[in-house]
Amino acid sequence: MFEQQAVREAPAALTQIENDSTRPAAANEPVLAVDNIQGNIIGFNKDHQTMLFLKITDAENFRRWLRDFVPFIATAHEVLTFNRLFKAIRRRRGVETHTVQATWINIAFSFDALEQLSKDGNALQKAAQKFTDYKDKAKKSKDFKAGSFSDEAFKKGMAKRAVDVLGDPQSEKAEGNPRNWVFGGTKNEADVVVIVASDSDEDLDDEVGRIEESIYAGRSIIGEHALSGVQIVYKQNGATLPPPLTGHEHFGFLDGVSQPGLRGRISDDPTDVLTPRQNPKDPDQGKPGQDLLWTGEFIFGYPKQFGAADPAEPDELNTAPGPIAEAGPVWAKDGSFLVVRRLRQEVGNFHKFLEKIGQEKGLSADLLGAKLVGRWKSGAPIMRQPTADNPALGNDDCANNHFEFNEDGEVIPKSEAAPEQCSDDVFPIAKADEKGLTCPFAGHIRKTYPRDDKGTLAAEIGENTTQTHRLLRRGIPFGNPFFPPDDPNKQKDSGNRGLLFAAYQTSIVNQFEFVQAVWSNNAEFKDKSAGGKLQSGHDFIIGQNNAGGDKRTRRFILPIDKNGTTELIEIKTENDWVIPTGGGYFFQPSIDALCLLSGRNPSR
Ligand code: N7H
Repeated sequence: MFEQQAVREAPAALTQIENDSTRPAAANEPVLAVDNIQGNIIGFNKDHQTMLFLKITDAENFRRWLRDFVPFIATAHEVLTFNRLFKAIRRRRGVETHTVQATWINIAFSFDALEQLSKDGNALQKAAQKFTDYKDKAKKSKDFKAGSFSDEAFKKGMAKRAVDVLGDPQSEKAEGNPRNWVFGGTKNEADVVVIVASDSDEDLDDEVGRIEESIYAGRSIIGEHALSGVQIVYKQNGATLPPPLTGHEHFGFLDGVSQPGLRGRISDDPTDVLTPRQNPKDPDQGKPGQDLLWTGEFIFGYPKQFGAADPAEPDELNTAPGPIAEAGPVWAKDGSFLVVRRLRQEVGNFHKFLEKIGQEKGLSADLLGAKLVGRWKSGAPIMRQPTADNPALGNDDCANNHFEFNEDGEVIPKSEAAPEQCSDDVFPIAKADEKGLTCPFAGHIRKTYPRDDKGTLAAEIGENTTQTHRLLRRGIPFGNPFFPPDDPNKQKDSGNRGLLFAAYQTSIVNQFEFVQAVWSNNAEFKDKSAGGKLQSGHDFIIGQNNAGGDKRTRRFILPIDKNGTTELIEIKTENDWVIPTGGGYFFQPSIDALCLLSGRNPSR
């Protein structure tokens, strides 16, 4: 009756089960203020989503509008409670039934918007005395002002960093230049983003309609005359793609497979951990291969990763908590930076490239695609499946992320005693690949998360520093699918589709920008050229070469088989098939911070 469909979830707590071995006592991990943290940081996981990008025209009217809006913002607690119920129902029925559905709203602000909302530091300092988290925390009124944010990227905004830092096209004629973006560019920067997400398309439309009306109706929810003080700059719809691409992005690859695991509990119960520990061989992982990270990498007010090795175990990931993540303003606790980037995808051109270069170099388009990404379309990692796709592996969350680049994998046998633990002994294990012969150094997943790679680019590249450059990705596709080369109708690529990339972190400079600029765009990462020969290359999915002019040649070192041995050859392209067409740097405050900034009493 109902189609069974794999659902990839962000960390989400299951119903507490007695003696559940995936929930060991973690008393040293912080209790996360889930009633204060906005829900999408933990992960909405909805199939339908709209982002409304707003411009503030009158800060005082906007503050009043926001004051009424705060109770409608979904907390992490609400999202987790829903996910528990959803999973309990699915477990009992064995299939998706759509019995419970939800529509969630979150909100985030640019630096300019927060400057306007925090202009009067004295008033905020006074009002803060009512809030447990802020009371007596700051001595000076300037600690309440947005000016105290320390992240340079956030303060400048994406449009100003696009060309110089992110490598977007310099030419003002180029579509990807921020002058031409549909929102968030030099002429249309957004102050606010409202994220609305739902299980149902109709419910989403209704909710977005209500918000649009509250913006334009000129009256408050109790019917009084009140202007919202904002205009809509852009409205972007996104949705999970229809079958057979459900869960995949437009090029055809399964997305949302690998996410960092989050340390932390959701109640005082020491076993009530946010991320279940499902690898019986490694208590510091969630799913096998998913290293648990200290929450301060993504949410302010919690310990970060240590960032350096423990001298006693120099080759291991240091699992000790590092310093508390702080953003600047007192009210930043339980908030997170949100990077949004509208990336248009030239699906037709990408597939033409795979066909042409594949034929030239003697490998199938599918294998070339897998080398560029590091995973097959099904999500199966080439580290575990080097020559052909294996959809069962791609679909198995206990196995599809269980590999490193520099160490042989270790199989996890099934445990009869603890069936809730993962096993992955039915799939081939990964073999160490120090030379990039299986997964190229420039493959998208090796560039953006090099796992245990060490590099010759800089002495400090290694697993401990790598874990300080992670992203909690929350993107969703936009536009209708296009299926080359198998499209029976041979429709033309309208080009109107892509990924609404979204990611949470506590440092835009060290996380999103670092990944894009220092890793993906950098042909010398992870290894420097040697003897005049390129060793790594650009990430051909998102990497950009902003060396100047309109010629944006990118190079990629590709391993190919020749008579039984693997040779490294260089391939090139000047085509962009992932084109930035919008975006922004935002801060997503806690519920209490929203109350303080909008003039409400504390929510807790
Ligand atoms: Fe990527 N793609 O389809 O090729 N990405 N990405 N990404 N990406 C990933 O593991 C893709 C983009 C990361 O932990 C997968 O979920 C496309 C940006 C990171 O092993 C696939 C676009 C940035 C990971 C894609 C795009 C990143 C990741 C494998 C743009 C950051 C996790 C599935 C249109 C600056 C790596 C998965 C890990 C995975 C694709 C954008 C980063 C298939 C098409 C802008 C950190």
